[in-house]
Amino acid sequence: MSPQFSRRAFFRGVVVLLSGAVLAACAPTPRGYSGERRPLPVPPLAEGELIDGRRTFRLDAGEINARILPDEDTPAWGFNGNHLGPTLLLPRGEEVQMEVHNGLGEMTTIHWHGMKLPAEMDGGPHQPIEPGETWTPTWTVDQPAATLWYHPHPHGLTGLHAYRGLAGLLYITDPESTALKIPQDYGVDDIPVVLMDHNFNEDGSLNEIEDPDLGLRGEVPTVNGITNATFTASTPRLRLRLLDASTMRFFNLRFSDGRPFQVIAADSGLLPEPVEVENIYLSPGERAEILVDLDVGEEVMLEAAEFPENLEVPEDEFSLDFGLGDHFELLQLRGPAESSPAPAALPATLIPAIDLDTEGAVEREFRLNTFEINGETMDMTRVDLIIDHDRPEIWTVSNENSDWIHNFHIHNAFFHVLSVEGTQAPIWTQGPKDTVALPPGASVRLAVSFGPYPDPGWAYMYHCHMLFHEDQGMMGQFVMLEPGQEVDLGEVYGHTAH
Ligand SMILES: [Cu+2]
Repeated sequence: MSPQFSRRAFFRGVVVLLSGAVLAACAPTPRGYSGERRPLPVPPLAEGELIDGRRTFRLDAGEINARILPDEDTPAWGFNGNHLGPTLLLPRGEEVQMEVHNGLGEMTTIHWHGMKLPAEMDGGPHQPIEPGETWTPTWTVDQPAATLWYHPHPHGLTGLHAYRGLAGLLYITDPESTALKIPQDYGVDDIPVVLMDHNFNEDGSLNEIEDPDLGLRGEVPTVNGITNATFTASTPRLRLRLLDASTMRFFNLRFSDGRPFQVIAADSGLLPEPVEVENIYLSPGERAEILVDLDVGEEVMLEAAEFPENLEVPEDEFSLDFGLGDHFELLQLRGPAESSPAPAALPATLIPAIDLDTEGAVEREFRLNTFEINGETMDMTRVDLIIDHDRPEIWTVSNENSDWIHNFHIHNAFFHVLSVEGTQAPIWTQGPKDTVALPPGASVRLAVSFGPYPDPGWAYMYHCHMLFHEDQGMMGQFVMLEPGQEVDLGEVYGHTAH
């Protein structure tokens, strides 16, 4: 039986929320949100340089002074001299090479989140870049257009390194997506929106004290690395590429007037057709592309609203406060100054629906519980599972906690959410995705497609992308093999041969 998405109504759930204005009135204004709004910074778009047939990108990780707050410098990390990195444009079918230089005082790694690529190039915990070293992974981009991102992944330190600002976007383009009548003028009508959160010390420096339960969850949201941002459109329709790059925060995103908007893409690429909603949820690592229309001269706020029912996390003295009841203004949008022709009608179909053939597929179960997956925490020398074929699998991932939220990310893969049980929370799309949120008690059935890169010598990760959970060991490893091959990790896992 091929999986059909018969639960359309379920996936399309729309939540009616209380008026944001009323709720915002009782919340304290986060630091950096009073006073004049600043124009939204747009990271530079990097198209790379063709060297020996490879589209080559240079990323210099280093310490920088960021203007996250309006009036103080914040010592932070970034790429090429900026807080957050450039947006890298990767055309499908091309061979790319990254030259990642570590100009920091400590080891880190850079992972290409959402990319199907050989495990040796993945940038997970087994590809450390020591201070002063340059790591040069190379691969051929072979997946549909999507908004992916790059971020650090050193074992046990991912949350801290991401919090300091080592992140950027990767746009995969292909002829099919480029031909669509949707906004695609970078920084003009196609806008990156990188959501993070921080805590600050009095002097403007980052507060890096980890909460023993919530890690580096911040109380000050930022968009593209600043507080209190505004963007003035020059066109009547904007495409926002939303990324939850925070370490631990879930966002319930909506507009202040409750206007509907169109979701056109999930983590791993375009949806078959636009889906109209009034709010969407993002958990750390997830992306969504949305289209929103603006009238001449109007102002509307992209905001993070309270999660209905606290996303089913009990609101009692025994339960952690995951920040699901927080309400923030994130990004003010202003309509164009002058009227212009109405935007083209939205395409009814964006891409042909992908139907993964899961007949007879290998099925696996992943039970998430506190910091463990299937009763274990991460061991860098242990291979948790082997995939020795190139067909899709069905993974069932369950959150066994009744009072904790988690999510689940798989490297070198994308998936469709076949079904959701154990929660009333709406999941707004079945995919394609690479990260899925799991409210308490939720269980998802995923049809997972892996990149075809068997290699007995290197492992890929799957993990909770709430980075404090990941850093506490909520992660496992899989190796992809040809049939009959055996895992041969050699010295690699001692980090002496790479
Ligand atoms: Cu978790």
